Amino acid sequence: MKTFHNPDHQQHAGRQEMFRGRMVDCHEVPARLDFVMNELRQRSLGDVLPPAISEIELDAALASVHSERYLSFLEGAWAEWVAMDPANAGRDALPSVWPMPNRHGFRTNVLPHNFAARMGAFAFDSGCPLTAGTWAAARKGAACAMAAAAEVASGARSAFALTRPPGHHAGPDFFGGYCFINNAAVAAQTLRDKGFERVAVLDVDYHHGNGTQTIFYERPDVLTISIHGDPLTEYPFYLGHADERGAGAGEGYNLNLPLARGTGFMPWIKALDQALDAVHQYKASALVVPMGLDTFEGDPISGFTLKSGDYTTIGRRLADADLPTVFTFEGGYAVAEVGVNAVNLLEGFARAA
Ligand code: OKP
Ligand code: ZN
Repeated sequence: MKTFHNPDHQQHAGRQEMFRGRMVDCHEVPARLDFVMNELRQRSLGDVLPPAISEIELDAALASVHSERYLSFLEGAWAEWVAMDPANAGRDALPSVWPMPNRHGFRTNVLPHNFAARMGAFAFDSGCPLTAGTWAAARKGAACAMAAAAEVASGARSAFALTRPPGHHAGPDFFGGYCFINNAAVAAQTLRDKGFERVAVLDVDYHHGNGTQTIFYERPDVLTISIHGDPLTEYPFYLGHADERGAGAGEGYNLNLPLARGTGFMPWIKALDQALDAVHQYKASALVVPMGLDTFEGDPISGFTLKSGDYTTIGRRLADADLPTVFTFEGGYAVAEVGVNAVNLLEGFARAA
């Protein structure tokens, strides 16, 4: 299996995020990717390459999953943050005010000039710092997702987009949960554009893939499935319930499988089998797996209890779907173990007959 890695990922390195009234160190750190890279190389899973995607192709793909208004906001965000106050150059950008979706109140058609306030129109949490290199890193990450999709479209059985920041919380016009550009959505859309008629996205990260769900919610050509901690108690809280089934032409093409905090491997793999049944019934022609490793028992911010060996089983089970498959790297914050867990899953997939 080829891996397309993001050579610019370390340009995004948030310092601190808001948590329970104080600033705490970010969990989503550059070392996460390095651990995966080292493990891939040690176990020689396949070539590890930078993506070769033109800026024109990349812009077209970004515009197919995110709004123009959001993309131009992201592109100019750091310069605007620093323009507010030169001292901001030494601080990460976080939003200060959020519009509430209520009937007669907050407007988002006219945006405020104050940048920190305007950020709130595009963000859904206070835990996702935007830094000087966020745009460059996130853009190159989307190129990795495109390269992985192109690899699969030209006949490979699978490919891995190894990038950070992660993507599955980023929606058509919002960021949050450490995510800015939705890499899995970029991969799914690229597969659609390259002729795969029905693409399934099966999100195995601990957190609900709210961005991906929102992007494809009204579309029947991309089935979105997510197995995750129940939003009644787990982030991102405001989306991910079982009764969200898609809307309009997309009705019936979203499946959420929330599980209680504390869930172990047996019930988790049962949910995976249910997800794979749905992929099969949908007659998907390709699969995208937003691969979060934060279901691990040692994860510092999550609540499932999977063990390192379980990821090999998950990889094998995913291989049973017998579909061209793109993996994108999402969460997993037990930094020293994230490489082993990620490569266990990929190797389980790659070595399955
Ligand atoms: C991103 B991904 C912990 C609060 C939760 C957001 C978690 C984002 C997870 N201090 N912060 O899905 O792994
Ligand atoms: Zn997660």
